[in-house]
Amino acid sequence: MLVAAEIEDAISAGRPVVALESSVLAQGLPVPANREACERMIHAVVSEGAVPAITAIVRGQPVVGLSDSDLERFLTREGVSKVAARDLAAAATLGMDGATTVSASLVLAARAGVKVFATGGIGGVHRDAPFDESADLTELSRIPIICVCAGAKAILDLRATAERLETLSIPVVGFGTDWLPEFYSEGDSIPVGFRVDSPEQVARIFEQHLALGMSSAILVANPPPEGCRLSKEVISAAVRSALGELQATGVTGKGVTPALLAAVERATGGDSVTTNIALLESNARLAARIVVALSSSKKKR
Ligand code: PSU
Ligand code: MN
Repeated sequence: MLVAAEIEDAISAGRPVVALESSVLAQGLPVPANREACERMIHAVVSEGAVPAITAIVRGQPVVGLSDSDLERFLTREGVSKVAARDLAAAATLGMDGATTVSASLVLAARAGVKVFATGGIGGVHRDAPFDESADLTELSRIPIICVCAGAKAILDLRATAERLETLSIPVVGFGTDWLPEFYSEGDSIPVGFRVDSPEQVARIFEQHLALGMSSAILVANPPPEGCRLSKEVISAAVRSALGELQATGVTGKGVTPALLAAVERATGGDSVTTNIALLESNARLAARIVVALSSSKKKR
């Protein structure tokens, strides 16, 4: 695994680093929205005083801290495979370019010693048959890291996903909310375990979690920013039409989530992408504030 020098230095000096995934850039968002998302996430992390580290497989090399030139290639989306945790070793051995999902990104980030990770929405339990559950949940259940997200993606069965998070001992804390955010909207029906209102509280909870020997991730559920949220009616109509399209095309496996996100984009006339970019930026900013709080508490001790 290659940890970029800048990231390695920051980690060994105890300076704050935020890991970011790359599948949202190469599969989740269209060109050129993926570039805008990437630039806004990086800027948010840097402006809060942390160092951003994008994870990926670059021509077979697992990387934490994607270089600018490799990032350019990934933003074209061409020839870049979607890599989940179980795909890492094979994608590396076969020399592939792979964009890492949440599950794969957590593996690489944790191995490099990064404590905080940001994404848009995690994967979870899909609606309808055949049964489909994201490996994001599996890796969140066994990698001790803080994962900042806007809940799970709205294309999923959010109640079932919340139940699985409970079963897998993955604590969910609402940031400034009592409800699990629903990705494109703030959420008002599924309660989170706990509400917190500051990055310092998240840092303290994570420290306790580790001190007690827990090995799962902590999910920080951050509602999408006000002003870019979509209405429940718009989302449910868009998701229904996306699920219909999926059935008609017969896409399965890894292709499901990117196909559903693209169909939701069409059904909302692009509004879902605007929301997705805004919440990615907001999650990256919160992740940076949390890791800054975590680093300053370590310095005090
Ligand atoms: N968040 C977004 N857009 C995305 C994703 C997250 O705003 O496209 C990606 C993440 O990489 C996540 C993946 O891990 O979708 C889930 O894919 P699957 O359902 O196949 O596990
Ligand atoms: Mn799946």
